[in-house]
Amino acid sequence: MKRPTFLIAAALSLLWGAALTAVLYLADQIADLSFAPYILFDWVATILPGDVITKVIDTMVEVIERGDLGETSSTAKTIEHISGIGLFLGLATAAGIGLAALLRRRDRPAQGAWRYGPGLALGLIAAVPLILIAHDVLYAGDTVTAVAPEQANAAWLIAALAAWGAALNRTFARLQDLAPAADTSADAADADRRRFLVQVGGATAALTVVGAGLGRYLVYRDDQQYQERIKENRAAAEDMPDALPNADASVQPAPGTRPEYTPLEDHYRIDINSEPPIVNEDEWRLAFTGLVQNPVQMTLDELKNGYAPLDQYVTLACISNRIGGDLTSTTRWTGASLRDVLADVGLQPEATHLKITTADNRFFEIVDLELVDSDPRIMLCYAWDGIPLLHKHGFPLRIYIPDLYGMKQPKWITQIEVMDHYEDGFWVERSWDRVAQMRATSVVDVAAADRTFEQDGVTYVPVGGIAHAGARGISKVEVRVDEGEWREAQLREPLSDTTWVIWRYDWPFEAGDHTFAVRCYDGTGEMQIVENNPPKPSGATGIHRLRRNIA
Ligand SMILES: Nc1nc2c(c(=O)[nH]1)N[C@H]1C(S)=C(S)[C@@H](COP(=O)(O)O)O[C@H]1N2
Ligand SMILES: [Mo]
Repeated sequence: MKRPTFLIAAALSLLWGAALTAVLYLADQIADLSFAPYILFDWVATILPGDVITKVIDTMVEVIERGDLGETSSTAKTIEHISGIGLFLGLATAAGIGLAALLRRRDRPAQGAWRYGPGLALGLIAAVPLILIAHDVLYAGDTVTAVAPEQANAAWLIAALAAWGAALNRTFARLQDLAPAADTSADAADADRRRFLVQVGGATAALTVVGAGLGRYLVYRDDQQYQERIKENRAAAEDMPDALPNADASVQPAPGTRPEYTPLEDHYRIDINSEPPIVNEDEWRLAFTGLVQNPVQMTLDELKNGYAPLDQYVTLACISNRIGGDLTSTTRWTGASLRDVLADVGLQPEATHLKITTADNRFFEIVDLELVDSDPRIMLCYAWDGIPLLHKHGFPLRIYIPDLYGMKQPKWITQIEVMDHYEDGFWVERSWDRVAQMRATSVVDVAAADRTFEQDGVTYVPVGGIAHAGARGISKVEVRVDEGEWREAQLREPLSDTTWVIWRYDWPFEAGDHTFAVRCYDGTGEMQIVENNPPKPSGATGIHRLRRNIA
């Protein structure tokens, strides 16, 4: 193809690709039909080798942190969404350019079936991998989530892609009709072509704007309704504590330290899919299978009412969190002790491990039964912050295992299979740590130069932050300013044995540029690892430092 011809074909392909994307997006919002760009992205992410994914995630987190692009986990989701749409648009444009080249090679005006046939065929062929990918990403396991029935989804993908291909084909055919013939003046032909291109541009732009705009509006409306429901749930919650358990703690956080109890809407979020599965509570059952005495299926109410609710303040952290990163949060978890539930289900003597599978189909983890036996705090959790789990945080059920990183703790649980052997879980298969015990880490949140205070003629700068060592507790935190001595900080009584500890160090004011470093010791007295290690494979280690100009 000549240059201008190629550019026009590429532009038209991109326009029709955008229109297709917008229509698919709207259909997802109206009828829970799969949005091809996201499932394509999710699928690519799982077939890529673990190393590549880790590199990509690492780079993304670094860009977000360096560029100060906001809260890491939600920005990362946005980047995922944009990447998925970019990938899909790229493929659609490439396919369109291919179609244009094919039609031009015939070197004769497209007549009859050639006016739509090849494009229609292209659309039908392209629908096949998308249907298979949708099957893999959305329909492979027990489907208790809000997605359209699989056949309906497949029919929709076929129809939408066929229409897209045929429309593209017609556009190219019409453009050929308008190519200057020997007997017309080139100027008149040019004007016709231009008019046609404007028409196509207008039509595709209209589809794109209406589809994307209406789709966005529906997302917004759903979100408003969801927020309303959260408010109602919160108003109806019976067991809201009047005060946090450490309300009487004598050490106050340095002003500017992160909130000790993370507001629910700020809790970090990590999952393998572009969108969380929306589980339908009425269809959902927790199935116990494998080496059990009673292969029962429990409802959420049976779990809530059949067992004394356990309430635990928990700091969760992602193993991908960097030193000083924001992929860690604290809230109140409520659930049923897994040990008690398993006692009712009854285990066969050979049982050694549990395999927990989930509504996002591909995620699963293995839990050692010895661990469950030894720790009654391990629970099947159905509420956070006093209300049912939010969809993105695992509604209706997730597990809590003290001391382990989030990667070991499935959300959206659907089945617990009792086995007589160990297997690698989702992230362990991808070369992350088998045990994933949380590392001891500490962070300087603030050196509050604007909140100095005087005592006995000395001006102090409150310095503060958090320290956390899973369920092992924190026995000591030390702070070092510039090249000075390590000095012991004050520890605030934590919300529980498994949450982070807020520390505070009042530093005698000295003007200038200063670096504040922190290190902690866990409950057994062991100091955190001070060497720098990246998150992969076992969680980041190293000393966190904060540089501040104190004036
Ligand atoms: N089913 C499922 N469970 C999952 C995940 C997931 O992708 N799917 N991600 C895990 C990871 S890596 C972390 S850090 C925690 C995060 O929980 P949160 O998003 O509620 O903070 O969930 C864990 N449980
Ligand atoms: Mo994670």
